[in-house]
Amino acid sequence: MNLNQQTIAQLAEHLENAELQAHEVIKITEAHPDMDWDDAYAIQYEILRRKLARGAKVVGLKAGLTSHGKMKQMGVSTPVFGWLVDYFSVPDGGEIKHSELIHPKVEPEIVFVTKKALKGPGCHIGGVLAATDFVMPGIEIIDSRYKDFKFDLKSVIADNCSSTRFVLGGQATPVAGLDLRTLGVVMEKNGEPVAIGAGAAVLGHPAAAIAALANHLGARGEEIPAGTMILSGGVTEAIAVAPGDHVTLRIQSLGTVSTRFI
Ligand code: OOG
Ligand code: MG
Repeated sequence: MNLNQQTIAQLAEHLENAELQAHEVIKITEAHPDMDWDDAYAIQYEILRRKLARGAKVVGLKAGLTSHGKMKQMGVSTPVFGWLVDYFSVPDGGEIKHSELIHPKVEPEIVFVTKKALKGPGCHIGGVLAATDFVMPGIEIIDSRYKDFKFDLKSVIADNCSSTRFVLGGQATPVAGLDLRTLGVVMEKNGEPVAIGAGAAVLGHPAAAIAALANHLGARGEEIPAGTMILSGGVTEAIAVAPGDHVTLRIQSLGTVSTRFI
């Protein structure tokens, strides 16, 4: 770690205020070029600590930058991990106030819910599939707090990987008999398909994103508890949305989930 505790606390407050007040900030590595990976996750965890102290609850975890489409769009090559809290959750078909966000984008995601704990190192897709209760479709809404949605990996990790809202729906489906790699994914905006892909876009197999998360947490001495909801990462590049836009995600065998921006 290169940053002291006071700087970590300051940067966490700065980024969380940008989220809560919906304004952009300059990416934090500009002022702190010596920041390392541990510093970045320490800032992310300090933002979570602030939220928990105010009564928020963790309701899920996420992997991000796990598909080629996302890595190319953002100019990076390593997955990142973050957490999801209660007020991020939007009911299927529900409305999202665009004015509460900065420059939101939507992502089509395959969502896992575990029935057994997963602990790295050494976690692999076999272990993930054995520990999965069911999968379902989810729309993730991301909203980087950084100017023009431009960042480097350390800045985006500190910003809890741009997390802001998510919508779960469709059919909770057990993985036995499903080939998650070949599941077709179609996301529509206002009735037009705007993002099309298949599960294999996520690290070759979406369960690999969950294994990567378990291995990341394992290195910190933590695990993915049983009963955890996890977003495995955008299958395609993220799509910008405006007030009035209606977004529907259809995933083969898993059903449909939708939301509307007002
Ligand atoms: C970082 C978050 C990426 C995903 O699914 O790839 C993410 C970003 O692109 O702003 O959630
Ligand atoms: Mg995502």
